[in-house]
Amino acid sequence: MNIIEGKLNLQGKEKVAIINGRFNHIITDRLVEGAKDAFLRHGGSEENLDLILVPGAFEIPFALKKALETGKYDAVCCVGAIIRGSTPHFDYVAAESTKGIASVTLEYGKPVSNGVLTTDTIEQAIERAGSKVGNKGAEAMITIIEMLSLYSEMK
Ligand code: INI
Repeated sequence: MNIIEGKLNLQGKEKVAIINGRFNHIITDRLVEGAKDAFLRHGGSEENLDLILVPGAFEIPFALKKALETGKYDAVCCVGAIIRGSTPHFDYVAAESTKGIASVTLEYGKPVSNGVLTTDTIEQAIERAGSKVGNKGAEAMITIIEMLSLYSEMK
């Protein structure tokens, strides 16, 4: 059996964008840091990493589409933090962000990861932004690194 699986190292040439929804920026700034750190530790270079900022998670799919349309990026890592209770919009924002990221990803066929937290409380978000439960921004970056490698294995 031939197993086709991505590796966790970059060639150093890959151009990647992080798209960050600034809403709840105390959390999302940490997710960006985690994503950037993972990119550099896995062989990416700082000049090949762009950070695109949008107001909130709802806007991420629009910026993602625009970013992929430019053809500049090999992969995009999306991060944000949607916290229940901040506003009754939680369910709408979470649903649109998730659906939008998935549908743009299918349209462009490039690796995209969804590192947008959806939590009930700010404590759960803090736990996932560089404390008890790790850093979901770093995990999202590692996901696109693996998918970039997988796609090149599948050529
Ligand atoms: N955006 C978030 O990223 N997280 C949230 O928790 C959030 N809440 O709860 O409202 C949120 N709302 C803003 C939304 O993403 C849009 O920026 C806004 O609706 C304007 O389109």
